Amino acid sequence: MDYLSRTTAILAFAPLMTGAIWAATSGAAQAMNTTSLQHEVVLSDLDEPWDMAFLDDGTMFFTEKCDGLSVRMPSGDVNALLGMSGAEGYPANADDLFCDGQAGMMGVAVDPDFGSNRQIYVYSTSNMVTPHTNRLMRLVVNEDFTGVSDRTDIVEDVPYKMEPTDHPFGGTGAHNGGRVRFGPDGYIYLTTGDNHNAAVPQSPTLMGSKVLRIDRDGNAAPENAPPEGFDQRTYTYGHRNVQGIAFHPETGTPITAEHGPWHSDEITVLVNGGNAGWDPRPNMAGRGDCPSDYCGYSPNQMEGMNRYERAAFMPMTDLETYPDAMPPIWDNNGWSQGTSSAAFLEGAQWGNWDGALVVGIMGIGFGGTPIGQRIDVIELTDDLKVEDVTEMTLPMESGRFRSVVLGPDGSLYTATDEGFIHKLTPAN
Ligand SMILES: [Ca+2]
Repeated sequence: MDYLSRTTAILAFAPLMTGAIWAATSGAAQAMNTTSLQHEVVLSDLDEPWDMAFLDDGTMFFTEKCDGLSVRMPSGDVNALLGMSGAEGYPANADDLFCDGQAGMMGVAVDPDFGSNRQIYVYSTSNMVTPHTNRLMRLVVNEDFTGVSDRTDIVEDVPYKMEPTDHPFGGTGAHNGGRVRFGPDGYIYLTTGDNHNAAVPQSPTLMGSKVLRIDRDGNAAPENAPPEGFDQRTYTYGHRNVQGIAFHPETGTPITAEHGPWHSDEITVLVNGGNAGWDPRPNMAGRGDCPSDYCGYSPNQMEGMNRYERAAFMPMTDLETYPDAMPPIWDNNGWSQGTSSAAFLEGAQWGNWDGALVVGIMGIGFGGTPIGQRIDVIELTDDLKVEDVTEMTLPMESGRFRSVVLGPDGSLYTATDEGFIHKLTPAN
């Protein structure tokens, strides 16, 4: 366990920076594993690549937050497919798609039946209606992978933050979630965020702060079991901002990774219909009023509380108010460092890590010095408790690990906000 080493942290106070997430860690005494990884830059000079999705032959669809959707063919050629408003170099543009702050084109998933239906699914921010929304689009890829057609928006109503709020990170476009994955049950799981709107997480009808489970047309999975009165598309609710979801290779259990506020990134084993316990409304859990009626950053670190005191004041999982909420299996030792993405390593090439969960952490930056950027390998017990956490020893420069995806070749692919898609392969 490296819990103790990681908590020998350097706690520094620095001016607030837009987009930064407060936390600190030493990073010096991490437990290191001995698995040697080969490294290849798959793509570089991208504009904030957000997610990737593979076909079995290695064809890789990928999104760039402010540009759009492209595909890298097994030959290495890259074809632009669908641009956002104003993006150049695409065969077609969707003029309603735009980026702002954390919002833009985010998750992408390939249909398990792509071979017959050629369908993919892309989650993006859209100004088609006002207030604007985040949408999940179904697209059909043409035969030679040079364009898409037949756009159908199967989810149109994930809320988007239109107005700034009175917070350190108060800009528009915040907290959209954004990961799209097919589960082993054949349904689409879409993760969303709270928009800095305190009414969203526990709302039965607003589709932020949820994990939606839906079919290819956007209809609720019939097995979904949210509380009475909830939108039936709800698989889980009460999240803050989920950007990672992965399915246990043996049990199929969905597990999420989400960002904490001034503390406590969370990994959570989902339960159908479960409440993740985030409720940043004023006057909850003994709190008073909060700026812009959102207590998600109250109190902030400048008020002198340590992360445990902040966690008690504004819990990521409020088990006092919601005793049946899903407790996290890991909280990043109480730090908030931008836990963004999750995937399971699978295959004998990964040795002891076969079956381990990997989590991409984007880190934080003060004065240009990144802290906490890493990929953690989280080994789980059979009953899905955390057995060990190891920082992956990287054969390349670190970065803001926005996405981690296991490729069909058994290598781990990771996209960073710095514009890279890397490939990591065990060198056993
Ligand atoms: Ca929670």
